[in-house]
Amino acid sequence: MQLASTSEVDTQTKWGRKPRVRVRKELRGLTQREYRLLVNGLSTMLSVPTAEGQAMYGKQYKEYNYFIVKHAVSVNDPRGDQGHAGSCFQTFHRAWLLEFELALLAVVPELRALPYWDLTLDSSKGGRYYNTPNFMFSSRWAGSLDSSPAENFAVKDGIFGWRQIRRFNWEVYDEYAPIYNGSLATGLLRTPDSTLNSTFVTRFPVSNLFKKNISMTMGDTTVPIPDNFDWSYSAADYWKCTDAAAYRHWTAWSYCLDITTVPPELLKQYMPPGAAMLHPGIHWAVGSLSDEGHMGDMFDVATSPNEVLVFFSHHANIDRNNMIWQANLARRNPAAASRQAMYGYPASSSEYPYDNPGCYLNDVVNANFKFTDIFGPSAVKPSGFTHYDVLWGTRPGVSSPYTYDSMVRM
Ligand SMILES: [Cu+2]
Repeated sequence: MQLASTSEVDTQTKWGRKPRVRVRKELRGLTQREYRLLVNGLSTMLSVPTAEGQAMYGKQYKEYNYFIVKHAVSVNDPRGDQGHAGSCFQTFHRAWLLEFELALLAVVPELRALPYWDLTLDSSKGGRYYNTPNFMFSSRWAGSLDSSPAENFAVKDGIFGWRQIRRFNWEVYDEYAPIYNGSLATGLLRTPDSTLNSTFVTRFPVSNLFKKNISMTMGDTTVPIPDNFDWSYSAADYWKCTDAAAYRHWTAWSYCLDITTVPPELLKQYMPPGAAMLHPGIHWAVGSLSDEGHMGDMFDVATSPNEVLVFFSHHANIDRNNMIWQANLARRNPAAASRQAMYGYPASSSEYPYDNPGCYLNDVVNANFKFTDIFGPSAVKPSGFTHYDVLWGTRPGVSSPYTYDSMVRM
């Protein structure tokens, strides 16, 4: 396994006047005190509206629903998805996580960084936390995966058991309403055509995935969800995607993480059996589908952040993979991280014809709901950060305001 360079640590000590970067830790590596800070911070974001919260905690504070609406706007953008197709998948989520991290730390600065979730530790095949009190799907963390029909498959345990999904708030988010304004049937923060009327966060049985023979059809190619589908992929699968010798440009890394980012024309070439489920697998498994075809909340791409603990921590783990890959790529070939190369992120449709407009290097990330303050109050960009800006400002070991414990420990 290739871990990122130790020079991150060196950089921090050499540049003594620079503020220390935030080190994102695995959820179960949090101390008792940090665990309480995390729960308090998230609970505050779930209950204190942005205006009140900013008065108490400063401008970086944003309420939780802000992040759900922002995510849903990216999915429903009229130009095509601005965060889940092609190259912009990871730049969008990196920006979203940075904004989310700053909002959380505005409430609980002593937490120091957003945690991530290494789900290989929860694998039924030898994962350290499988069926222990620290198992992700236990009452200490995200609550049980097994919901019951008697309670409409509501999530009823874990830190956010019995959490209710809010309605789209027209007073606060009316400027985004032409793109996204909640479920048309219920007004709840679910995808526009959702008719699921339970107000609680919902998880349908994982076994339904196989009953329903789900497949994704992309162009003339169908990708079935494999029968032996296991949400807790192995560590080897995870580390495979960080290999910069095998994955030499930005989009190749995305293909390794998520088969749904592969353009249909290229799918046959990039579909190793049973692979490329690292990102979508946990969305499918945790949310799953009802017998009637309703999506559980983690399955609903637009509003999957409704799964409070699972969503951000899973995406931070994907971001960790990306950052380690970036560090490996830059070490193999320092020019890959230069302004010109930018890890091979496509700059134009002539270079890479498959991205949605808005997803190329110099486009503003999610321009219909911009990111303006993800690098803190001293670097606000009212016109919105571009994909380039996100990459330039988060070069591992160089400019990134955060790193991961697994990148600095060795
Ligand atoms: Cu997403």
